[in-house]
Amino acid sequence: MAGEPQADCLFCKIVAGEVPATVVRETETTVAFRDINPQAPTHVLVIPKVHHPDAASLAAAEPQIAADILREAGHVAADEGVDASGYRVVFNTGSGAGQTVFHAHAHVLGGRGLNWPPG
Ligand code: DGP
Repeated sequence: MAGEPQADCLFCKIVAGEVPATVVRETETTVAFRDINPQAPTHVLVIPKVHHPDAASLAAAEPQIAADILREAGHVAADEGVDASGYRVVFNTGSGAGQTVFHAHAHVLGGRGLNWPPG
């Protein structure tokens, strides 16, 4: 059922505490933790506790939680001190765009110059 934890989902396991992660923020609906393979001095993932395979699916099913993700991304940037210099929030969607974990997540990247367009 949409939103239910998936036994084979890495990020559902992080939500459940079955896989360790460096959690920097948590709310009733979201968890933010450091990416295991950081691409910038600040690289934090913000995920919903509920399981949806990508950001669009999350927004369609539970728009309030999609809004929570965006709010938390901003809080992470402020907590990390990258809000003034600029930061990026990325939702890779689909394997062709680099998505490797099919549980919706925002990447919050900052602390270095970020080129545009991205690669
Ligand atoms: P994406 O490629 O957009 O699906 O992003 C998935 C990210 O998840 C990628 O940047 C690496 C990160 N990641 C993968 N496995 C783990 C893990 O076990 N722990 C943590 N903290 N991050 C992980």
